[in-house]
Amino acid sequence: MRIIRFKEENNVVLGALTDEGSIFVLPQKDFLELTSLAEEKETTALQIVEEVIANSVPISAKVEELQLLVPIEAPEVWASGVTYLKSKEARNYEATEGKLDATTFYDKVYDAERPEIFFKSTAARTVGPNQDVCLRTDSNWQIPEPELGLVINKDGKVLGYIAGNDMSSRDIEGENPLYLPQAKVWKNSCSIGPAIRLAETVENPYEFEIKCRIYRNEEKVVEGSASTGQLKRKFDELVSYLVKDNDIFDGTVLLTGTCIVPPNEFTLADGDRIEIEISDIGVLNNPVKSQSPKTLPTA
Ligand code: DO4
Ligand code: MG
Repeated sequence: MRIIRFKEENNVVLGALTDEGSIFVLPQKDFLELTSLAEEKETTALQIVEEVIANSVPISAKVEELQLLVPIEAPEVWASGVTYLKSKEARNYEATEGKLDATTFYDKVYDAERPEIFFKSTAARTVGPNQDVCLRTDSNWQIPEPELGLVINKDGKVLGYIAGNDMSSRDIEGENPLYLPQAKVWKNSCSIGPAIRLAETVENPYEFEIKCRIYRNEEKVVEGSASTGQLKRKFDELVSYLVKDNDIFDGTVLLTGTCIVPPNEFTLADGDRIEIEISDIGVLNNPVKSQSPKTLPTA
């Protein structure tokens, strides 16, 4: 069972999307109202949704026909880094200009007890399905990072799973690790969606299949796939470090790292289209847009 948000005329509607593709309108205004109600009633979000389904009829539209919105306006998005071998290798390549024999801090963080957790995005910088992700004007090497996201509450409980894109600038990141915030955070540099898979409907979260496709002029130019089974770390381990001595908000999203890296010679361009597909969650589609450099006010 998945939870979606969509626009209908001028209203924002919360919906339940069944595995068969039927959509039922939910009375709650958002995902957090649904999960809070479940907690209050000492039941699960799934049971509340199933009760609605038993007493209503699905809407006639299919999910492809809806104007999908970001399924949750996550107050903060955090991200984990170097949680897959592939990411460690890609980071080493950037940091050593291809001289892969050097040992780097990425080797160390991959093996360390403490994972890399960084601040990725706020609600205002995060886009949803079909919205533009932006390119930086000062980078010549930019890629999407397709990642499984955990939707968590303020106590670190996993409420659901979502697809995410941790847009990254490889040249800025490779130049100096202290530039990480600039390599990761800018306008529309994070995308999440298209739906939240309820945690209680996932038997094994280490069996999600992640796929990424990048299209240029509607021709597929990059394709990759991975599985959360390849993760070096466990989700509860990542969450435990995020909440350690840190108050987080209900509906925080924690991205869990990338295992799909486009070929080293590839960089995103204006007009490209990124598809990130995660099994049992759906396809997160985002066009890529360049920005115009800002003119700073003169003193
Ligand atoms: O260490 C830099 C960030 C790596 C990252 O974002 C990832 O592995 O997904
Ligand atoms: Mg990442």
